[in-house]
Amino acid sequence: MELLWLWIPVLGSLVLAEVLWTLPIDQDQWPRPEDVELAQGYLTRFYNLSPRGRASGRRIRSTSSTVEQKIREMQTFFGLRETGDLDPTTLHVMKEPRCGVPDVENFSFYPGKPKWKNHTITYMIAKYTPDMKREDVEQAFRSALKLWSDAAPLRFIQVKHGKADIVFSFARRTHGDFFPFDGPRGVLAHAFQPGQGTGGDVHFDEDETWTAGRQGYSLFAVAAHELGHSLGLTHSRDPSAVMYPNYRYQSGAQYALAKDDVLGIQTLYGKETRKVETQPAPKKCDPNFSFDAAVMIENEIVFFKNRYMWMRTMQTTYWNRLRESHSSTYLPSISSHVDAAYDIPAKGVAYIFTGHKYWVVRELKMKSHAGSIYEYGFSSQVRQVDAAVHISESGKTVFFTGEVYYRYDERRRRMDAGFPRLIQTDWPGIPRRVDAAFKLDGSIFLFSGTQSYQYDFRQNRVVKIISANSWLGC
Ligand code: 0D3
Ligand code: CA
Ligand code: ZN
Ligand code: ZN
Repeated sequence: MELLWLWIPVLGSLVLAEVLWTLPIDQDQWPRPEDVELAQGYLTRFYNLSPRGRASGRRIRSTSSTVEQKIREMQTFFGLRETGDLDPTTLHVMKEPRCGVPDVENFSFYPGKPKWKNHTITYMIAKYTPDMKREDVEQAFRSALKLWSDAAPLRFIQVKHGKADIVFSFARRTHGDFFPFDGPRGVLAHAFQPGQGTGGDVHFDEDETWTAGRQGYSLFAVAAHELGHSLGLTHSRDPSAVMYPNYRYQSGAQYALAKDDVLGIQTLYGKETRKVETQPAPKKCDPNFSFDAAVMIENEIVFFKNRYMWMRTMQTTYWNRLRESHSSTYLPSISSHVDAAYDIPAKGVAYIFTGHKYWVVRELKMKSHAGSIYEYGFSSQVRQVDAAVHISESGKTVFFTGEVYYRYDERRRRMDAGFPRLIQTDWPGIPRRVDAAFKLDGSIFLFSGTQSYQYDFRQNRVVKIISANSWLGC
């Protein structure tokens, strides 16, 4: 201990080149001063080696081991023998022209090129870090996800419960996988390639200081890199790439995917095509017209077909005013057709289903959040819901899917026992399948094909049948 302190002033005066000189290698030939300079520049540029000026006397020993560490990192990356020495082979690689040349593919994939089959990917934050405010953590992840979804046709949806494709968490040391973290510095985080279970998950080393600003490691920058792994990219040799193996974050404003990252992600998922509404409006008065979904939101009945919606406003006792628009105008997060929708007037909330996702909408045109339909307790065989209707009198929501229906208890937040049951058994007068449903006063209006059935749920019978599109004034 004492001895070490005595050495500090002496070591402190050493310059980096001298540290490199003292590395245990054949000292007569290697390295030549110009090679030392080259190596120094190389490690500074590509391996974040701090310039000599920053290494205070007290840290000079660690500077020496840092240089060795950086050489090791570089050797690992290039598949060289990991010696930590500036040996001839290592120097040779350092002298090779490095990328910077466009059109050179530097990105790479996992063996077998695993990727997500569905381009709508869910994520969940399972554990937060105490280093940052929760909303800053969420913002860091949103910004990192946006880098990738801007480059390829990918959409990310945050879910708050249940299962998610990508689960973010913070942990230290041993944390339940085969890759324990290493304390401060060194490894910052890791992520699993796309797949089931832990596939896609991202773990951050809680022993690092995470930040939304300057000090410590930028959660945004590290998340951006890890998400590359979660989406199927491995490390890139391009030093400007986000997928380059080492952290070298400067400032948030200029942090973006490099061309190499974009080429990599587009090789996996294709080019981003900005979805412009090209689909023509459905011919609503066609005799074969049917609905995808229907719901009452506040004082409007909203009907969905393909990517279109019609809103019928109720004023006093008669229906007037019919508005037509693209669903995306009012529901920006919804870009496909709507399968089913229901509202709970007492909560002022509507739930909109598309595929295995649902959205919670608080007023049309307001920010919504999403979840997985399996949170409701549907069997995994259910791929989408055909129709949904909430019966406020009983606090139950009825879901129609295929030839069966489920009954969900909104208060207990679970499916009632004994479901699913056949639609035909319990809904006399209603066809085997239902496309859409909404409730108005004492009736449930059920849509099947071209017909609209007014069903009195107290008497359990159909009281009126009209054509579905007569709701649209046809
Ligand atoms: C890592 O921990 C990567 C994470 C990473 C890499 C580049 C940009 C952001 C996050 C594991 S997948 N790399 C180590 C690292 O950069 C080698 N450590 C900190 C350092 O300053 N060298
Ligand atoms: Ca670490
Ligand atoms: Zn882990
Ligand atoms: Zn990495």
